[in-house]
Amino acid sequence: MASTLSGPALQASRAALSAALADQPESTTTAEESLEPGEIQEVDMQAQADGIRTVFSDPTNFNVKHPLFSPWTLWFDSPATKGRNLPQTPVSAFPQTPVPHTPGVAAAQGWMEDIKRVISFDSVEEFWGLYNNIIPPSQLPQKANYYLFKEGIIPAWEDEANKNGGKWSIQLPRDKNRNNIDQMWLYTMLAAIGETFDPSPVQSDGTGTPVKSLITGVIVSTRPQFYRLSIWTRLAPSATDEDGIRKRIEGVGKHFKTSVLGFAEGQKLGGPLATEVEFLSHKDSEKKGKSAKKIVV
Ligand code: MGP
Repeated sequence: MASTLSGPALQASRAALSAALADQPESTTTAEESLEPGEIQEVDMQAQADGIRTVFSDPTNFNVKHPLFSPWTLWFDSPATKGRNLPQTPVSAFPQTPVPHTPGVAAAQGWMEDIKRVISFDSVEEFWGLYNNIIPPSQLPQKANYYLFKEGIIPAWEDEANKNGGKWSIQLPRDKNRNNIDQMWLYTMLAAIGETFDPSPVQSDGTGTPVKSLITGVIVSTRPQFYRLSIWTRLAPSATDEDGIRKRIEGVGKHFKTSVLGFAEGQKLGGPLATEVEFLSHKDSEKKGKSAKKIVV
């Protein structure tokens, strides 16, 4: 199947696929173990291949999916979801599902009231199925948000996974970016599900324990005069940076600015209604910017 993706999207989609394939448990074949030294195992490759239909060989009847590193959940809010029990969702093909009980839900109850859970998915194929059925950000009403978060993490500062973290964000004037925002959001989602922002899960900490990715979720927000893209992280650098987390956080911001959004490193982006790519801890966001320490890449 020919790919219509280009540049970072193709790179991120491939990363999602190769990450998924690398994550497959190794075969525990016992036949091999029972072989005598020097004996060669005969494998019926044809019989094995006959049962496997991937999306590449059979786009409609495939029976093998490519799992992502983590399952993800899409959430949504807009003026139409506020104060309604049965809101209009942007995904008519997917029925509304209830919010699961996760740590932090109770504390964030007021904030989460209007944010509706749309669907969870855990494979590359399901991601594209969802993507092809949802309204793109450029067509959403003003004051709407898509939140794509790892399953089990709610899009709220109060969640255990977010409470010590922060966010990279960029604000882009609506008029100049109406034609770019859908692609920017797609590339941002692909980088998230492909784990290219912080490739720690594919590394280990030297003791064989996988390191948790810093990323908890990504958001696109539509506002009357601008769009905003945000990447939420589990941790934020402390003033003394004794744990060395600042470098990892900066790596996420640089990847977002250059590889995902396509800007040059060092390119100045700020201006009327536009910001640089900047990081703020959630604790500073809660203080509404008072004495906030922003990092800019
Ligand atoms: P926002 O939507 O992140 O900012 O937060 P924006 O887009 O500048 O503002 P908007 O009014 O145009 O939407 C707006 C406000 O929502 C914050 O000042 C908080 O009061 C509240 N809020 C935002 N977040 C992300 C949270 C959260 O995670 N938890 C809680 N309790 N409140 C939040």
